[in-house]
Amino acid sequence: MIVRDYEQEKSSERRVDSEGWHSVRLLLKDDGMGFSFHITTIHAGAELEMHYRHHLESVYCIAGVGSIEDLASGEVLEIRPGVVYALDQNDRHILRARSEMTMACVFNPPVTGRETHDETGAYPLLSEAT
Ligand code: 9YT
Repeated sequence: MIVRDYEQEKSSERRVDSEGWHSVRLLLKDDGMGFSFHITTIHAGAELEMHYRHHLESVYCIAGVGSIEDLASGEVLEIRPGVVYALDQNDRHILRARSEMTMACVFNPPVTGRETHDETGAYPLLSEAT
């Protein structure tokens, strides 16, 4: 069994900071679960274009309000606590935070913890690249 505490891990090397967001990767590839699990904070006012070409991601909003735009269809949906979105088609999207947002994120395949977004807003598939 694996037990980790966000309060402890938020100041460990599991925390990753980037432009407009930071994230605590509570479960990673080497935990052997087949997915990774992150608590991600989107900073108020952030506008993040992302395209995870190699990963499926689902995101549950715990706190804060914003919107997600599906760049294929142009559809914009409200994100608020209790809403989950799943990028089941590796959907290219823009997440806009009107306030600070706290999100629980699951990635399949799991990220290793070393990924940063590339110029297309994707993570490389490090398990294949290395
Ligand atoms: C909300 C969202 O897209 N989160 C992505 C995960 C986060 N950027 C991370 O842990 O890399």
